Amino acid sequence: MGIPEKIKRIEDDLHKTQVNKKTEHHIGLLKAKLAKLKREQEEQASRGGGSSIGFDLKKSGDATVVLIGLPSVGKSTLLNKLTNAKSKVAAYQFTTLTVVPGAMEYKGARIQVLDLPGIIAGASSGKGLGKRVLSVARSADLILFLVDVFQPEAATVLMRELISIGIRVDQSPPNVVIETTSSGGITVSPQVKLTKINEELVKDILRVYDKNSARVIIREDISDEQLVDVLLGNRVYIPSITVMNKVDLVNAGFIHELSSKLPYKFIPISAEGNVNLTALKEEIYNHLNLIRIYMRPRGKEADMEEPLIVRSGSSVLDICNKLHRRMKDDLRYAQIWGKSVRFGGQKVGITHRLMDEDVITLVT
Ligand SMILES: Nc1nc2c(ncn2[C@@H]2O[C@H](COP(=O)(O)OP(=O)(O)O)[C@@H](O)[C@H]2O)c(=O)[nH]1
Ligand SMILES: [Mg+2]
Repeated sequence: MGIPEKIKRIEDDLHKTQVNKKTEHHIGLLKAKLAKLKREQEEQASRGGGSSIGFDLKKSGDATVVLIGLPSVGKSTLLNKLTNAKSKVAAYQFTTLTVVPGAMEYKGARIQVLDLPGIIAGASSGKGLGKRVLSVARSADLILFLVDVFQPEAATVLMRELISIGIRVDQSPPNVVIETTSSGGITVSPQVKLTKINEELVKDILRVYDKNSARVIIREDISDEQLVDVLLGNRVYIPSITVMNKVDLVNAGFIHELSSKLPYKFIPISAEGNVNLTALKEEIYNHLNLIRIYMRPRGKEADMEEPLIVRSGSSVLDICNKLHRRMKDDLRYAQIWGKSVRFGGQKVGITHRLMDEDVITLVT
């Protein structure tokens, strides 16, 4: 039996199994098997040479944001307003045929914004420009879902498309460690009370992935799907914001009603009418968790014009790496002025974590 037939069998089985306490274990195992088969199918397809030419965009700037939206919601219009890009805008579908990059400058940061072409429902299974285009989103630091004020339910559809290509939106990686051992079977050590999965299911799912001897440390109340995510290991975890465009076409009451009935939060804008675009830039910037670090050459004034932009949580080492390759070997110590230290000019080592607007001198 080939992979497609096996997938079909499991899917049929899933369809006809009623969901209840008694079938939980069975369903969990079927889903784990299905995910494994789908990965195998994917691997076969990529060996067949489905190249991704044209969509292997180089990342540039301090962070990358990807616009995801159905045709004609205003992605190109928004890209042109946020960045220096010149993306063709039209009142018909599929005007954007290649991924169009633009650069947005905000608070000293240079943020790359990508307009993805013609994503439609079913893109992940190959409809429209499909999977290749969608997969550009895997390398994003932030996903911006753009929806039309008259089609707000599209957000859920698009989210599903991303999930099915292994993108986990607004989730953090499950706090689970799986250590393969040479013998001794599977031991499960939950550090919290598990309510969505039990130890037997954990063991059986591991066996599906040929892990017959392992130590599993579970530090949060995960689901069976999250365990499979850990086993597959190719998931990416990306934050998102949802933006509602064309609000110039409706009144305030309409927006208010939407916000009370939709299951997600959104930022209302009009790309064409320039409504709320500064607030949107601020939201994008905040969601990227960037911090500004000012360089101060030894014995001189700090350069307060052009900060280095790095991700929140970055260390002195990350700054060194951003400057040049050999910097970290030449570094003796760093001196910091700002929120991350107790007093100005404090000496710190390479692992010291920086905070927004710190001033740093690297002593080599
Ligand atoms: N009323 C209104 N129309 C908009 C707005 N933004 C874009 N449009 C129009 O929507 C259509 C599709 O826009 P486009 O940017 O090409 O959408 P894309 O297919 O998502 O890239 C064009 O006719 C735009 O002029 C907006 O804020 N309000
Ligand atoms: Mg477009």
